[in-house]
Amino acid sequence: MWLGQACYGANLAPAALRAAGLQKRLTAFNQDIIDLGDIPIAVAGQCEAGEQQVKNLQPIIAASNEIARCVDRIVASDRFPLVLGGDHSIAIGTLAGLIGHYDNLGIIWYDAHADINTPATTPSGNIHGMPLAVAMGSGHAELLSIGGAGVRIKPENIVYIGVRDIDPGEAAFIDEQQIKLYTAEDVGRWGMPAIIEQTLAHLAACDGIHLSFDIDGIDPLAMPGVGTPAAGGVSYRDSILALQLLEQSRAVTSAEFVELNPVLDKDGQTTRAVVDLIAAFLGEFTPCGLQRTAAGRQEQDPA
Ligand code: DIR
Ligand code: MN
Ligand code: MN
Ligand code: MN
Repeated sequence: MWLGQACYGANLAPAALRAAGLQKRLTAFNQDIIDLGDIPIAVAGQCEAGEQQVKNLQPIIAASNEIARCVDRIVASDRFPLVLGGDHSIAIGTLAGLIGHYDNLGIIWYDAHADINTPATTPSGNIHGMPLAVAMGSGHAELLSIGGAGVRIKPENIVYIGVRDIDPGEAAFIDEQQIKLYTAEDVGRWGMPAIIEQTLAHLAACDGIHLSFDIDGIDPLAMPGVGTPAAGGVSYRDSILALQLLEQSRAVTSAEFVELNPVLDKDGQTTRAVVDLIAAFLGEFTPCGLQRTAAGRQEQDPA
């Protein structure tokens, strides 16, 4: 869906990723992939009366409940949920579906933006700027009740990577809650391996880690197909590396990739890069991935 922000097109990302051969790319290294298809989304785009500070509230609530149900079922069946957005408001549903399965869930929020606004602090009314606040129990009452019990992620269980465009109200909230934060500048200064190592050390007490990967965390020169580009982002190469290191850590238990907008893309560049990112995250480039591919080929073709 695209209803969490202003630009039509993020709703087309799953179809664009399928058309770019995502599933074939993943099954090439023997990943056991099941495509559960799209979540039904209401056709809407207009603010309803009284919704100016939380645009498209009702259709996003409906979609979030569907996402939560689906993610809950995937985790209950011992599978790894990989959710493809869509704008970042889908994280409200993803986290609502995850939360019942963990006592102490951690989150890595890879993004140019902090996404921790509330109806009181939002400059835009766009719900994609609010999911992390909702996950911590702050925000519109109807968003807080998605999935039933409510998501309550502890501030010490959140780590930002790549942030550089933070609204004043968000900065105050992040300071007050003392949320761990690595900017894109920090990544350049200290190097991605150190950032990932420190991130995982910070989340060591968690019994699961959700990776919420907003592709606008990467520099818009590499990823032009996004609705809210922010200059000075993390490089494509460092982002692939981050995902490889997370894959090799075996610490991440669920993930979503959001904010790809094929309508704003340049010749499919961003869509292809997102396929690369997801493949890296699921082990395409790691030594064991290569061995699995080699073994599979030998079995099929002994000659
Ligand atoms: C801005 C932009 N902080 C807002 N947010 C996001 O509207 O709340 N852009 N998430 O991608
Ligand atoms: Mn985001
Ligand atoms: Mn963003
Ligand atoms: Mn901004």
